[in-house]
Amino acid sequence: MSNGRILSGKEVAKHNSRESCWIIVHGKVYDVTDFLDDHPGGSKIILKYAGKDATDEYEPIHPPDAITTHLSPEKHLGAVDPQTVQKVEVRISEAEKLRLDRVAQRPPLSEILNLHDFEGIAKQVMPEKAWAYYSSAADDEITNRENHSAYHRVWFRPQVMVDVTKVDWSTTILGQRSSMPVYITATALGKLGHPDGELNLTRAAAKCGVIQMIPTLASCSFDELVDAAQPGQTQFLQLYVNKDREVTKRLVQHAERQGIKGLFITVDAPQLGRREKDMRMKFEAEDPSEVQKTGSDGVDRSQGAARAISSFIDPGLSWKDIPWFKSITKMPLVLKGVQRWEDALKAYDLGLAGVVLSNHGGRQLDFARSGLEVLVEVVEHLGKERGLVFPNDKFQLFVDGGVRRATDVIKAIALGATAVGIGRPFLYAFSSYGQEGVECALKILEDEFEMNLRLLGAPAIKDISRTMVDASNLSSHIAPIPGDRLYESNYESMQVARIKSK
Ligand code: 173
Repeated sequence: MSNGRILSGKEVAKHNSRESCWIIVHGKVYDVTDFLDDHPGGSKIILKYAGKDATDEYEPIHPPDAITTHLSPEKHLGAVDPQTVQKVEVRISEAEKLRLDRVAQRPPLSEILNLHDFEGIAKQVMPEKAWAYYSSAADDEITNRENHSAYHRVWFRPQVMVDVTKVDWSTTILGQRSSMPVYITATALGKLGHPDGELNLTRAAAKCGVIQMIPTLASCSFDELVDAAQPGQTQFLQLYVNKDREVTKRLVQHAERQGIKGLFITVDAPQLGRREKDMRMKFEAEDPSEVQKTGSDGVDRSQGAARAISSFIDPGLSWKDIPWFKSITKMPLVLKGVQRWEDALKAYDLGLAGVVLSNHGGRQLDFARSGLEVLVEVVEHLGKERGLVFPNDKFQLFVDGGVRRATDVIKAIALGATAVGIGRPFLYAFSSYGQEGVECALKILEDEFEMNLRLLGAPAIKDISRTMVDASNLSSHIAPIPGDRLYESNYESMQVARIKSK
């Protein structure tokens, strides 16, 4: 809402205190004095930029329209003359120089062979804070690791002598075409990893024919991500339910009008989990005595940006809200974060379109079971109680967490899932290589599907059957027997892609 006024950087710089605090974001000047104590991220971070250009700090954490929608029009003071703005001096640390060197030395994408490789590179090239935020998980990160390990307790029973000259791994998800039984699941704060944030995912998804689930807390605005989609491209929306239901209603109905084809309501995050890698990074990056603990609204700000910006999420969300959701939208409704069969059954009985068996990438309740393990009990109980057979078009089961290979996806399909969500690996792919990285990750999965479907004797996704896997050990959480150290000392570990030192 520009009033046509042009301010000089010098004028803005005078308002550099708690008493009068102006900041510049995207070339516009805002008076945030009265907003300081209401900022979900605390006043301290704003005051650091009082009288200055805060765009770089603002960008990854806020959708572009956050400031314009939250600040009343009279606080929008006008544009700033860019020539007159004194740049905030950023000293490049030695560690940052080394990181930039590593960025320059990334191996070409042709040397990236699997999804683990992206993680290996991302760890080396991402800013430490961003890596800590993306990779961290709850408490001891047991569930985070279990999500991946669970796939190792399922083994194949391949079928031979089947004509697999042609194989086809395309499928449909909530009635929408997808080039593979994989969708890009929602992850927040994409601009921490790459300046284009989630747009990398939208564009790669368009090229590769997969579905993107847009997160409520994307760094890009919802409209930006929808506008970037190609005609006919399918997008879903992940929803954090606001304490103010009117806000949620507006968002949902806007999404439906914009052509979103499925609403995934997150139900496993009434409060954000404790992610210690992320917390520790914050304490290392700042003087711990200065980390602001709580604001006037009682929001705990010691646990990073995520905690702060999630304070709008309603912990009061309950089954009673489902009829209301059904009254405000015709989009298929899916609960994301279901962790036991009893809740999957309730979702079915309430007429929802499906559930995502997920523990939020191990970022919420530690010692929650893997989605894959929950899938087996859901299929068994909904079969017994309601006579359902899976995969089922009327009530679809999805799984996410820990997926790194097409074999992982195929195991989930064999056990009854319609499709599988992948989150972090795509974040790592665009953080290291932008949009091309995501396209490469999807191409790798395609290649893996082709080969593994042939080797399994399943020419199409519908041919993947329950008899093709042995999951008898999946729910036994046994501790591993002591390793065979002599044998292991001879075994040479496989390596993820590395940056060659000069
Ligand atoms: O897992 C997350 O980090 C997440 O879902 C989230 C929630 C709120 C704000 C930022 C991220």
